[in-house]
Amino acid sequence: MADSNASATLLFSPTRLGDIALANRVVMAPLTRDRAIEGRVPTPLAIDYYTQRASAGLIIAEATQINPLGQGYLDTPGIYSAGQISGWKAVTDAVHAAGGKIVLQLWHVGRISHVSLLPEGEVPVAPSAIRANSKTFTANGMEDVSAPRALGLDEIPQLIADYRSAARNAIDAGFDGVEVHAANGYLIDQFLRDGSNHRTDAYGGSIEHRTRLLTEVVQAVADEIGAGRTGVRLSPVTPANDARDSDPQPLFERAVKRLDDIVGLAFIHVIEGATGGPRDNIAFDYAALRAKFHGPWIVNNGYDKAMATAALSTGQADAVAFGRPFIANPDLVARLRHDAPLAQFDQNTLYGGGARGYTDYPALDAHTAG
Ligand code: 8OZ
Repeated sequence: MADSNASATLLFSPTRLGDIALANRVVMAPLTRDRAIEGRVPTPLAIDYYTQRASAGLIIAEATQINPLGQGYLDTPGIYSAGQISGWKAVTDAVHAAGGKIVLQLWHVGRISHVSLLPEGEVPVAPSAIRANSKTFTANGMEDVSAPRALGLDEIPQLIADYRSAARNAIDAGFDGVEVHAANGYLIDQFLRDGSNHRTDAYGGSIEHRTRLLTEVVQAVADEIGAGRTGVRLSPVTPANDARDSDPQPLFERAVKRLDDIVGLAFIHVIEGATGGPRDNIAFDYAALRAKFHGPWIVNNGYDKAMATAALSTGQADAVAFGRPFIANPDLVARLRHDAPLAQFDQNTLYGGGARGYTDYPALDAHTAG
């Protein structure tokens, strides 16, 4: 079957993101699925789940906590213990054997957590002791997040060291690189924004100060595993998890400029608009953002084939990330290539549970898909 139009072939053409060579420009966005087993080890089902999706040019594996305080939802996996590293190694080996590429998203939720998910006696940490107007998923279902405490200035070096060792662990687990999660109202995003960061030290106040944690984390990760294996995800105007800033355009332009100064980063990955929602919730000049960065640029949020092709052919992006479409379409690349219909996922099996709604979405018949 022929491609629907010639320019769409760009979507299926190879590219490089730093040190990572991609067979095509369809990226699987990170998707939280809450199926980790004892010890916050990825479920063995994740081996099949990710391998079924290995025809993506790049898989960005689900948000994975860098340390125990970085967890904010039930049954999300970590990358800070030997058991977690070996659990992930089985996933990356299988994806590589299937010809895929896979990076791990490094996550610290900050104030988007609940005491029941944290070590005994701990409360969530945040830039400032301001509770988010948000809920999280615990053993008791959806609950309000717990009140956080402000991280001490003396705790920040250890936090950065934890990102660094998580990145090392990801490489030891066979990942091709990492994506630092600086989006969606989690810890690094909480430091970026004046709605959640009221600090008066070197990590709060001016834009220069609020972008410091992001820059120091990404620099430490790049020093550890190489800039060409280090990507970053941002969401300049998302309202997710009570993320708020009085003036996001200059904030995120400065953040991206500072990331550009860390020469040779693998990519920046931008969620345009509200995560998983409207793309036009708040006006934002994404072209001005991209102009601050000289490396590869991934766009995300609500893209279809036509939008993706347009973004690539006008040079607005080097690759396009698809999240929700990958849940029920393991062979999304083939379906896009052949303009095949997309299956819809079942909301009831999104978070938690086993194989149902996880590894049992079929690929199209090989004969039909070609
Ligand atoms: C959905 C449910 C829980 C977490 C994100 C890691 O928004 C997430 C997430 C999404 O980035």
